[in-house]
Amino acid sequence: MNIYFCGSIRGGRQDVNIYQRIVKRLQEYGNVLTEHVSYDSLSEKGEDGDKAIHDRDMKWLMLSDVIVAEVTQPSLGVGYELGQAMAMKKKVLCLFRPSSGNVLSAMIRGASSDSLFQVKDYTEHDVESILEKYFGCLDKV
Ligand code: 6IA
Repeated sequence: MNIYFCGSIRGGRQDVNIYQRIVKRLQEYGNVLTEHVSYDSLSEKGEDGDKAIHDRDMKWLMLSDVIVAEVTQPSLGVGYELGQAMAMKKKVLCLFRPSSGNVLSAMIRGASSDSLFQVKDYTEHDVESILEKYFGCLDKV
């Protein structure tokens, strides 16, 4: 199974530790195409041009079976990826931490109307169990 993980990059890297925990767990369920999103060392500059990054990520998004997005830190790129994933009718799980004090965009929370696009509120303590439950029930999605 190909899994596409989305997390904020230019939107702000303050949640990178939780991205790492999520990616580590996702690697038990499949091949994570975007492991780099969780790298500590991802610099603001990067070596690829923006067009190359966009085109490669869209190709990976198309190849993916499931998209998991950590959406607590607002990111234009993650919002764009989620809109594209929705248009491709992919299975999407969005994870949001209300304890951050942020309020999730209505365009993301409001998009969850069926099992294909799910939004789950979570705390740092239960991230692994939420993923276990989601991937355990995936066949039914
Ligand atoms: O707007 P953001 O940068 O926060 O968007 C983050 C999302 O877009 C992530 O889920 C990634 O899948 C994708 N993305 C954005 N920038 C990159 C990137 N750049 N490499 C791969 N995927 C990316 C490398 C470093 C960059 C700061 C130049």
